[in-house]
Amino acid sequence: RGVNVAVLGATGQVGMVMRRVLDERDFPVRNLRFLASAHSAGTTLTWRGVDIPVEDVEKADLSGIDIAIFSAGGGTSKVWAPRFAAAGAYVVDNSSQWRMHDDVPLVVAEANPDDLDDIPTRIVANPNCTTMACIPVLKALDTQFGLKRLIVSSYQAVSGAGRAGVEQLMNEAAAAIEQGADKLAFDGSAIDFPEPTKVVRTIAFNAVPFIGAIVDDGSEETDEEQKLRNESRKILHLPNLAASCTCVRVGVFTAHGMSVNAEFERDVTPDMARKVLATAPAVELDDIPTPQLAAGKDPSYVGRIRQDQAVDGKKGLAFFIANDNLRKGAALNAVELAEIIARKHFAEQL
Ligand code: 11C
Repeated sequence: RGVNVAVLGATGQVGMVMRRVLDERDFPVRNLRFLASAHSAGTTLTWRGVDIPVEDVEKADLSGIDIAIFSAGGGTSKVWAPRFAAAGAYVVDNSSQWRMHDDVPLVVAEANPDDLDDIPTRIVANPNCTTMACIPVLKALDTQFGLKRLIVSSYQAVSGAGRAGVEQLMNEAAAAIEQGADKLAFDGSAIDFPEPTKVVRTIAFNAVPFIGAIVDDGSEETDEEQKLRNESRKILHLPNLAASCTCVRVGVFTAHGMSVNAEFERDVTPDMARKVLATAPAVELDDIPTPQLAAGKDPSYVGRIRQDQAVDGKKGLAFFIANDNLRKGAALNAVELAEIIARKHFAEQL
């Protein structure tokens, strides 16, 4: 019994976490297949003690797959999600390709699982990791106090930029340590860093306020900054939510930090918020939530909860969230969506 699952992009960084998450959870897998592009195919990956070949997606027979989880890029998703869907699979896609399509549900497991009742295109989207970090916290607060407005600044880890981001931080940090990193205390050009290869400026011992690409709509925002606004509106069913975001890459390997100022319809104090968040799913309170605390763990850690002094009365809160961008921010939520799809659409097989 169980469902037939395929992972496209199984060999990548998120694919690796996906395999780990699928193993850790009691996911009802009947048969698991791994697929990748031609240049990553041909190897085998071990899962629960069994060697599974990585199939070339171009040559693979797509029939018989119940749920396919994609952790490939947007271009791959654009081509392959409709093909998997046409072959009868539900596709859970982790790229930005389908998120804002009207007929594609964009879902965080704890926030809007009922959006998976009807999946007209058989394609479902997993949000960006910045949105994901915030949603479990925002959903719980919105339900109680009515979310109106968000100001968010992100502190995003290099693994969000893929393995190339991790390698850039590693190489730059090694060069700095070798040359005497403390010279940077007085002179930002004292170290001869290698040319940036992925993040657009040196990321070791630095913060870079540029992620993604500038959107050609006159706003001068990056697409990463727009995702948080657009995706939060769709997931929370708040089409008029006011939201402004500044996305910053920092010299952290994994887990994103998010500084949030949120304004509500109804009065809320930090104590009231803590009470709500103490029992919110996928949320854990912590006095000082850091990316290092969150890396390798599932919850959105939230803390430093204060009354927002820039908002009149008791209608604003300031707080900080840390969440693993590769787990809940990508692989874990995708697997949770697959579990919900299995329960809703393959109940007779479970
Ligand atoms: C980053 N959040 O940290 C991005 C990575 O839309 O799925 C994921 C981009 C996306 O660079």
